[in-house]
Amino acid sequence: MDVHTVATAPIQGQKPGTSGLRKKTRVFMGKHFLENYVQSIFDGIGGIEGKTLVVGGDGRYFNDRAIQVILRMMAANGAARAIVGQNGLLSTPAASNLIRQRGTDGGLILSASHNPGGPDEDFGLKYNTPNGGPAPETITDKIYAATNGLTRYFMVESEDVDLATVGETTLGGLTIEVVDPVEAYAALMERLFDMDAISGWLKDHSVRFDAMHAVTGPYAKAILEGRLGAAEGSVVNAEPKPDFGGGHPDPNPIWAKDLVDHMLSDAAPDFGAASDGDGDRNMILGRGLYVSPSDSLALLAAQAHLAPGYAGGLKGVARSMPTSAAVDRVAEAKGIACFETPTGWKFFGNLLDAGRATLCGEESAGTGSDHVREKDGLWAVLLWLNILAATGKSVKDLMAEHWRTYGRNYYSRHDYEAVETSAANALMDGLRGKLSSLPGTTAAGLTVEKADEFAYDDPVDGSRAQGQGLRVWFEGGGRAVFRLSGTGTEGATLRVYLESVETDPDKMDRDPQEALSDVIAAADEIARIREHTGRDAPDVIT
Ligand code: G16
Repeated sequence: MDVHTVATAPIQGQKPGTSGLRKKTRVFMGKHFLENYVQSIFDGIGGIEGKTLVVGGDGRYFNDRAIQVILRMMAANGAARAIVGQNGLLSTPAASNLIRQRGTDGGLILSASHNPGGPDEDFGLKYNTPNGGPAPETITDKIYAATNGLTRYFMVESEDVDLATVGETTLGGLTIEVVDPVEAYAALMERLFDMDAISGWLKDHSVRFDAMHAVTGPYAKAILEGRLGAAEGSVVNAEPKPDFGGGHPDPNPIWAKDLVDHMLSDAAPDFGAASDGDGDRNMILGRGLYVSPSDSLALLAAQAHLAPGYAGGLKGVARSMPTSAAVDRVAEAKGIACFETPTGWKFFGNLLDAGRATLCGEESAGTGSDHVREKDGLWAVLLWLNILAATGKSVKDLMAEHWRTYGRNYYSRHDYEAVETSAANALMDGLRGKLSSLPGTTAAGLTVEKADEFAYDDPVDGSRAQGQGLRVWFEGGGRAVFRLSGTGTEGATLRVYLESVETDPDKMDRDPQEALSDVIAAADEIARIREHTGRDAPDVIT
């Protein structure tokens, strides 16, 4: 098989963000764009000769074409084996599991996660390391450097590889192993959870899982309906579609409104959940109650020991900085360590590998554990179900009890999307410039206690990540955090994370927006959000 050396030149803007490279699909489909980036990954990790990689994606538009290109480039670069999900599908946590279980040299995951899909929407690609997790910055920096010096890539000519049939084929010296995407992942879930207890609970309780026409559909069907016996039809929007049925596969109250409406209606099932495009995010609801991701993490940390996989207790917990401090108090009560990391699941990798954290979570609807090195939507759902089955309590009762025990962190995130990049930078620069003068001043009736820019020193490898978000604390326990998203594909997205702490047992049932109104007003006054963005209100409130 002839290997062609194709001449190319660096393409600007191939810098990986919070989780890999995400761009408009048409940008990825542009001349040499995908090929340049794939070759840069291979060069950045020191070549792939003789190596094995897992390859799969969330099935969005261009997933199928991109995988064929990747396989031809793997063959041309001398890789030994590609383990590919059938029809090119693998959820992100399932890919992480395969990388770990099969001891591969890492994997390539094709996804723009919760961003919409289609020719005019978003596409993404990331490299995960042999521990199964997203590449840390030391590696993405090398990949980025490779994109800037690239002059050629390697390619073989071939017919498309059949990815519909499970089994092995070859492409030159490359063995391509097509695997059932669900099997190994489902087996892992069976080891972690008390499947019989959940099955028993499902005999007289109802669930609704919204797969949002994304990759978790087949996983949820096989595990919830197939293995656990949930009533047929409990998994809705179960068929993965290249454009996610025209929706936005982001499991939050805005984009999964249909599920929220169901859960707030008189006919609500006992438990509701959704996951995102690539299956790593989750949203949890009880009858009449939305559980914020920060609260979900805290509840899971408090109760995880009820599931067999965590019966021995937790070594520690970790949360991203903007995530609420609800889990911190659980860790304190249990006498275990609690780590605060920058946004991005890749920052949990070292803590998990070193055995210093068992459970991790983020406000952006991500929860996971040391079973893989990605966040895992369906895993969170199964852990919740295991806890419901073990306690016999409802989601609402569990949360009420949790807040009475630990207090409640009212929490909300306000997103201002597609803001002009210069306006967003001006807002952040202006705020950064006055951080040191804020303590002692008041805004909207709140007194600023302290303010800083978050930097993280990794306790395992000593690396330092700077510029990870601007933080302002108020007297009384309130906090506002400001950062620009690293996953958007259009302009800048300003994220404002708002939090306040309530310990009065009679004030646990307030509407979060109302409970946070003073912190919201103070955040706007301090950062001059309206003035900089020209917006009266956020685009998305979660
Ligand atoms: C990715 C990262 C998460 C991060 C989220 C939001 O999630 O893996 O760790 O919290 O992006 O990042 P940002 O605020 O920079 O947009 P996903 O689900 O998109 O892969």
